Amino acid sequence: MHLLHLFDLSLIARCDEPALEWNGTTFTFGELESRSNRVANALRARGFVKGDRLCVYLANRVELIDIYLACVKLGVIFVPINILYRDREIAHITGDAEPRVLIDEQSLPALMDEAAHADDSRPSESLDGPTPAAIIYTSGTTGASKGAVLTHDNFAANAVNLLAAWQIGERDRFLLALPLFHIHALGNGLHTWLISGCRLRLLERFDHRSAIDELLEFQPTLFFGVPTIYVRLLETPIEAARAIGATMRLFVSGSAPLPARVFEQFRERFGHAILERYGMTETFMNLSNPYVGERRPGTVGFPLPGIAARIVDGELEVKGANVFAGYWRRPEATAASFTEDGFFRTGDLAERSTDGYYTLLGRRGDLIISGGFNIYPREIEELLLEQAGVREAAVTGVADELRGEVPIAFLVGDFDEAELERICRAELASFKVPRRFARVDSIPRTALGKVQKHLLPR
Ligand code: MLC
Ligand code: AMP
Repeated sequence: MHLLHLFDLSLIARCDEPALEWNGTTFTFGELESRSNRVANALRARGFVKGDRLCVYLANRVELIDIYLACVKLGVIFVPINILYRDREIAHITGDAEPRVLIDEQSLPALMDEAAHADDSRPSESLDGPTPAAIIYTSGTTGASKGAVLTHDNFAANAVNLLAAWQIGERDRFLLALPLFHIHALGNGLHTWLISGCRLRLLERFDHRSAIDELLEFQPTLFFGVPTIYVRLLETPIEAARAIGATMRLFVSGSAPLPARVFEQFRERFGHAILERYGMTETFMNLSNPYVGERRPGTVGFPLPGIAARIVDGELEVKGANVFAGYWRRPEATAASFTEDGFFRTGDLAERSTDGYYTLLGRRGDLIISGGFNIYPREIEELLLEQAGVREAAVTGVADELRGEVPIAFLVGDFDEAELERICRAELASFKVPRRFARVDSIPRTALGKVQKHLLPR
């Protein structure tokens, strides 16, 4: 399925309808169509051809949507980078993806200037379902960050599934405050909006100080969040929560576990049962609580239509048109992540109730999820081990009320904690900086030398 065929339900068929509110300006679908055509033609003039990669390092903004649509139109592979990443993390991605260009705040104006002078007719390119649309970097269960190659078919299957499962339609008013560099906002948010033709208000980011005013003012019917966002929203004054709840149709949570307590307190305050669903970058959405029927706290519901799920030795495995094509230039890692009969090994441990609800029990690897952002401990450990005086390092996650988990570091050696923190702040995204640098005499290991993180003091 070519994504443009789906997007044309809005870009062409609803061209005069309001599509996007960004920073006080409203754009119609037709305006987004011609803006992205201009960007596509400007990219083509720069020599971009199908299969080239384009990295973006930008916060949410209308130009990011223009660039994504331009890439889709040209068959150029969109590679978004987390805006919180620092040079070391960015260099890993650009070194691996080898983009023709990286668009950041500095290089964006030149591209938009070229686009302003470019033709606004749609460039024609022959694309099909298996054409890659994006590469999104993810830590996966093992090793360094790898690029998940996501095709038109993957994006389309996921979005069409969610439109049906969550009954998203043209009358929705959708408030999106999640970052477009992850599949939560890009795959679920942007695609369901563009296909349904609903009205989107896009925020640069979720800011808990202004979020309540945005919700009251825009009166959305649809909202996607990570658990940290729902914890923040519990502070909403009761009258405001009632008013927001009265116009809302559906609150969705995902990317990290939503504590049952937050689900209950949110229902009391807003009068809504948050719909929790489960996905990952490599697979898009796999499981979801029902739109109609019981949304059971602490669970992630049932397989979405067209998705086969099974539990093998405690690990959840999935198969479906939503599952990715493989890791960019890593055939071995790709082969290792699939079973012989084509199921993807998620690395998530799960159980299924007798009436079919799935509950996630944790991860096979030692991934930490903080505020919905993934942290791979080994990356932090490697940086710490490069520092003078650090002989051993183990990073682990501890529970945190607001962010779910936060990283802490255990270290053996002779070092200055303040200096280590300064280096981590300079080299890593802020959410990866350990909250504590604890000095220990030794790191517990098995006879084979593997670190036993569960034996570390907390
Ligand atoms: C957070 N920060 C951001 C930011 N989000 N900075 C720029 N852009 C963003 N989008 C920074 C802040 O500047 C601050 O940095 C720190 O993070 C904490 O900010 P806060 O104001 O205290 O935010 P908080 O209330 O904690 O909320 C954070 C959050 C953010 C929930 C808004 O964590 C977030 O957007 N998470 C969503 C991640 C996501 O979309 N994941 C999906 C992955 S896909 P400092 O320097 O002051 O500490 C996936 C698959 C699936 O997992 O199933 O969906
Ligand atoms: P990412 O690699 O960023 O795509 O993150 C995917 C991981 O997020 C999954 O493998 C899960 O561990 C986790 N995740 C996503 N949704 C949920 C959820 N509803 N509950 C618990 N964990 C989740």
